[in-house]
Amino acid sequence: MKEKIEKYLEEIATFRADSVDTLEQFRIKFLSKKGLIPELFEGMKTVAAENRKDFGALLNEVKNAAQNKVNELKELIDSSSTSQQVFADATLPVDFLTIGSRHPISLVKNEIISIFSKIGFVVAEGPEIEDDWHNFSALNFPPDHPARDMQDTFFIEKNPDIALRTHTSSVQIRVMESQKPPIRALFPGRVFRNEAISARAHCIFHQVEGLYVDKNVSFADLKQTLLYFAREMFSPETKIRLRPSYFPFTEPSAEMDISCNICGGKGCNICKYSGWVEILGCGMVDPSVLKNCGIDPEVYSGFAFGMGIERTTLLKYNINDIRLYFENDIRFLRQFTSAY
Ligand code: 2U9
Repeated sequence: MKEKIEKYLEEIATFRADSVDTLEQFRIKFLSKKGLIPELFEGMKTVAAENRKDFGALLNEVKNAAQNKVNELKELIDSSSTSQQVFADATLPVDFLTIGSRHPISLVKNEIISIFSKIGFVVAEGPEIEDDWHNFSALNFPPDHPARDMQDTFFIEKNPDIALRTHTSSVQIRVMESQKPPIRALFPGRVFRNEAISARAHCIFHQVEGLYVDKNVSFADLKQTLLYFAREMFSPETKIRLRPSYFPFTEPSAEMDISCNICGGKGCNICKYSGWVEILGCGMVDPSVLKNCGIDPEVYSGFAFGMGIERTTLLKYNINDIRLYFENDIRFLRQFTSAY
């Protein structure tokens, strides 16, 4: 019994606690009702009468040692807690909260919006589930256009009139139907296409489209607006070039390339050693599209453009696989913290 008490005394003397929890475990172990010290007092009954006095003194010693240890450590923990320290000295450094970072798609979307808002464009949003008129017919898509095929578009089951929008052009139609020119708007949003997922394509992606309708809007206005955008988005040295193209909703139509932002035009695998990369499509709004929305093409003209945000982000940050945007791997997302 004496040896046991000496062992306890040794354990109590050397005990250290760095948290309230470990201290509480210590208190329970020695001092709680079913703890080791009350158990020793219980054992007093079996001690011979002549030894009781000495034994009692030893028990009191171990009990006081344990109680003093608890009091002493409690005081120490309380006095060194962060809140106490802060109250004592407000200049002490505090623990910083780890905050998240914006997703690169949001960063680039916000940057595009900020660049165009400086020249008077406002943001408009609309539904992701659309009817045939807003997604296809009003935009001059012929009835047999491949985009209208189940292979390319997600239709709502049993209703060929309703589909997930394949572009934010549907929102442009809604804005032109409900507002009179001048219209100067940007249309960011999620779009859906029935495509196999690969490093270069995804069935969900993000677009920003733009529209400017007014009297006397010309192709020169389009070109200068897009040059301004390319220089703000990439660098003041960026060059642009326009190649003729075709879209059902614009006439004439073009695709715009920028001088490769990755290699500075010297040639790399992003620009396939041509020095140029495609960034967006654009054109003058087809007069019949204006008419479909109740805008007189004899009085008004307009330009429009559209770009994929995943692609623009790829060109800005040199990201080689579109799937990275959707996996939410913290090692990828963390790299954009400073780009907040
Ligand atoms: C209306 C009139 C004109 C929007 C345009 C493009 C060209 C274009 C693509 C870029 C990459 C889609 O994300 S992408 O695959 N877009 O090339 N978009 S002109 O023109 C419009 C839109 C609405 C009423």
